[in-house]
Amino acid sequence: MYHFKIASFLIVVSIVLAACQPLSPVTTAVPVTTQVSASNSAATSMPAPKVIDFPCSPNCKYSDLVIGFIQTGSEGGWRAANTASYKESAQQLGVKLKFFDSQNDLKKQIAGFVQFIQDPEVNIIVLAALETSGWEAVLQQARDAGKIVVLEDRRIDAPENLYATYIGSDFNLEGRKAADEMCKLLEGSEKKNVWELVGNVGSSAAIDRGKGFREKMGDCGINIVNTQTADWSATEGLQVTEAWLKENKDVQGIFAQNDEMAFGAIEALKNAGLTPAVDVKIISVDATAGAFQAMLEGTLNVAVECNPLLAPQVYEAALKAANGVGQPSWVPSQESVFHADDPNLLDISKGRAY
Ligand code: GYE
Repeated sequence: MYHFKIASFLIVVSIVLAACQPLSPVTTAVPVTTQVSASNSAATSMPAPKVIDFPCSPNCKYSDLVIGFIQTGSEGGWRAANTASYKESAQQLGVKLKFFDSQNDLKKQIAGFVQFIQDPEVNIIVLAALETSGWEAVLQQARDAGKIVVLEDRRIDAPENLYATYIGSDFNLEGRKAADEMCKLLEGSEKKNVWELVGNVGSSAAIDRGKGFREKMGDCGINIVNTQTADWSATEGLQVTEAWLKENKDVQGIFAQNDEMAFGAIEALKNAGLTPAVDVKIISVDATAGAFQAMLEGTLNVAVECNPLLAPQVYEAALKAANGVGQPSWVPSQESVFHADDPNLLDISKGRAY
């Protein structure tokens, strides 16, 4: 009898004490990431946890996630596949998705980010950054507001503890692969003058692909004679290449940092009476359906793959972060290289999702 009284007393006390405490959600450890250079593709060591309050943690489900996705804009086949990946996977997983189209305007993109910080419903912000710099202040605000940030597609120059993880390609490796392939295509060629069509200035994809290509081009004495942004667009790829062709036609290869710019270069070469992929070798990055078509038509030599279907990995990383599960600071995508002279190219192209 005596013991029963003590026990019931203690229970009452603990209930009273509990009642006195402020209702705090389960604190969630969100991994603080460690430094990763663009060319180091290995996943890094587990970082020390950082606290962001997440009510449902550690048992959050996809249906608890309200994701504010800040997309760059709609600049081509790769981007369309990337956006579709988010909308389709959100539906399949039961994630609530709020989509912001930055229309390739950095000011609009930062304003959209702040909008999601202020949106009480949004608990996770996913960012495809137009440019690498200018993000530290708003990421700090997001953290102070208890929002988890996940980077997708493009890396940024900001302290790693301001975002949970980065899901995206090794753009430097893509550039190195492109240089290796250009060396093979220009083997035996007396001259190796190459023109480079660059993506939007300031983006990690453009910066790192250019760096990677330059790291390897010396292996066979490639000389970049012209380099200019064509903003990921076929129209600008056409205009820039046409302008160069007016100056001279002493070019043996074109490195287009994405498929669309390569399509523009192909048109320009044809208009100048040159045979694309024969008189001038052409390599692009992305390997979307359009690139496969060009390779099958014989106007593009090589496409270095860059996978746009990132949403499932990003949603998984967001859920892990919400539940305080540690994860690597960078999860690089596994990607291939495709060749126009591959006898199985048609079959390969039939099995592609983008
Ligand atoms: O290569 C290009 C798109 O960030 C990887 O952006 C992406 C790049 C892609 O516009 O087509």
